[in-house]
Amino acid sequence: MEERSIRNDPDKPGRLVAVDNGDSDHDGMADYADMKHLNKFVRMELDISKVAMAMDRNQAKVRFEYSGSDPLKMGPDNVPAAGVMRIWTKDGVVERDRRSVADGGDYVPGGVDMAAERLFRDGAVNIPLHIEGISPEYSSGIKVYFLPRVGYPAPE
Ligand SMILES: [Ca+2]
Repeated sequence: MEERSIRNDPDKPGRLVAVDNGDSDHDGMADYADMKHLNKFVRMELDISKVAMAMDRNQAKVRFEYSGSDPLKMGPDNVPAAGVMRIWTKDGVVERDRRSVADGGDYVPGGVDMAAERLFRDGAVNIPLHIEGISPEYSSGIKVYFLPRVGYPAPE
C-alpha cells in the first residue's frame, strides 16, 4: 500500500488518511457516524519495547496530542465534532465503542493523560492503532508522550 512505501522516508509528507465520509456498508449512515462499516482505517503501531524495562505498570501514563474529533460529541444529523481524525484501538470493520479508552471504550482522545495499562494490556509492549480521517484539513500530525513511571528518568 502507498502508506507503507513512504513510512520511513523523511522527505515524504507522512501518511495519507482518507476521509471516512462514504457509506461503505450502504446502511444509510455516513461511515464517520457508523461504529462498524466496511472501510479499513490506516494502521499504525505504537511500540514501547525500548522503555518497557523502566515501566511501572501501576504508574505508567500515555498521552496523545492530535486533532481528535470526539465521537461522543457529534452534533445533530451526525455532524462530526471539530477535529481532523480519530485514533481507535480497533479497525473500522470491527464494532467500536465510541467512549474514550480511559472510560472503557475504543477511542483514543487527544490531550488526555491516561493510564498506559488502558492501551498496553496484559503485558503488551507493541499495539496496533487505527486512524480514521474525519476532516479534509491538513493535520500537524500525532505526537505520543509516554511516561514509564513517576520520576522517570531517575536522577543520576
Ligand atoms: Ca455506513
